[in-house]
Amino acid sequence: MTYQNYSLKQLQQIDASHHLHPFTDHKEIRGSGSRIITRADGPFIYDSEGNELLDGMAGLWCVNVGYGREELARAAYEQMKELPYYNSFFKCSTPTPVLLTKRLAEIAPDGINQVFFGSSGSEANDTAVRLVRQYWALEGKPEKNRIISRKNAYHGSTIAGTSLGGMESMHKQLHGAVPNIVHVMMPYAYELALPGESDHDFGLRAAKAVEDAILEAGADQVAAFIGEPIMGAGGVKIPPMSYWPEVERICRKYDVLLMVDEVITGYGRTGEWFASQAFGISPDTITTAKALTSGYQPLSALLVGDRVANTLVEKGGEFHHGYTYSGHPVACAVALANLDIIEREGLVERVKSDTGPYFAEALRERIADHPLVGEVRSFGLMGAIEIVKDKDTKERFAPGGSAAVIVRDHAIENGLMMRATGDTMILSPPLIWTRETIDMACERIGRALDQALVDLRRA
Ligand code: PXG
Repeated sequence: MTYQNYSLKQLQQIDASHHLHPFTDHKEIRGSGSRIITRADGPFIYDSEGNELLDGMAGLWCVNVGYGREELARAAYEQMKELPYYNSFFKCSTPTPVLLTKRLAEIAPDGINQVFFGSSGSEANDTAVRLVRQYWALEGKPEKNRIISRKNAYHGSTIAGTSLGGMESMHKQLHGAVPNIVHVMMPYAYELALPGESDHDFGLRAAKAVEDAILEAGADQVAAFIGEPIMGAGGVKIPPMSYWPEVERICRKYDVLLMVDEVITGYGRTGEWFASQAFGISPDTITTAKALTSGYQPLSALLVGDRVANTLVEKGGEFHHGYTYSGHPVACAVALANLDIIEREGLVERVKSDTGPYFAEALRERIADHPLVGEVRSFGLMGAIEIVKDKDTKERFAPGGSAAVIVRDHAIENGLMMRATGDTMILSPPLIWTRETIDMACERIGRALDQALVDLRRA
């Protein structure tokens, strides 16, 4: 590869001169330089200095089958040779997206049989917003166009994605959101449950916030509710099991569509193909991306339930929406090969019955008692560790988020790539992790916590 003619310093200098990174303080990165990842294999990533890091985030919540899969490279290569690109517009199709729609309909929750492709989760959510609003317009209720979302949600970075999302820092820079989107409380018991309130009751109260928002707007004005089954970027916030069935009941009661964003939770992460199955709900739309190709190609699939799809087909006429790369043949070939791997290696079942429970137990037994840890939680192979100054009062270190960054930096020094979001450490490893990999990660987290404790006590 040509980059090998460049030294690390040169690459960093070029990066600093020309590259505007996502979610980055550009001035700061120009001073510090970026970490350059050059290769990866199985559960490990390697940087340009040769450091080996266990990848606790599966890239960015996506590399579910791990790195170095020949089979996926081959699928892309063969498809590129045969047909690198053709569009899905103007009554055309190519074979791989066609086969992928069938495959997705087979693994999706019951009642979902149609698929709209894009290249990213953000694009898929844009599609979803346009589609549900169009649905109600076609049903003769164009005024039923409000969407209820949640504070601290992440639904992407396009204007619609940011508007759906509930991150204050992003809204501040939006300078004009998509109208008619409101945000209600998130189901985050660790900070929001009342003293003595059971998890079950808290889940019902958080769901009630959705009902209150519907009643406040008037049900005849509300198109849909959207939520991540487990909030990912917002800090792996796992709702009580009472939450989702109650949200679904409320949506059905007021004839509000249920949109679920499974960009992170889809394709096995929770121990089911989709978290909707884990929580026992039947959404009208499911947004998916990331692990659909394990990140080997950019691809998203909006899974569309029969109710919305039937109206679109029967009453819709032309839906004026689509992307050049909707149904990209190479990306879809890689997705098919990726689903083959997940299925053949039994990764979904393994998360459910082996590594998921083992991960939960390991966090509980080896991490939860640490003086810096307020709570550990996990679901399948998604986990969170709350960093606190005081376990009993849940007081955080000041300024907010600073302690988690110290833990994160020590984790990286100890050979584990993990994320800090606010005061929460998060993990979302490849589904190929074994009990041994989980042990290795917990040992590194433990060391990072000990070292951070020394730093924080010294400060
Ligand atoms: N929905 C959810 C639930 C996501 O997590 C998107 C939509 C948007 O997908 P695209 O492919 O447009 O990025 C995401 C993406 C983080 C982080 O900091 C998370 C995401 C993206 C970037 C950073 O955890 N999730």
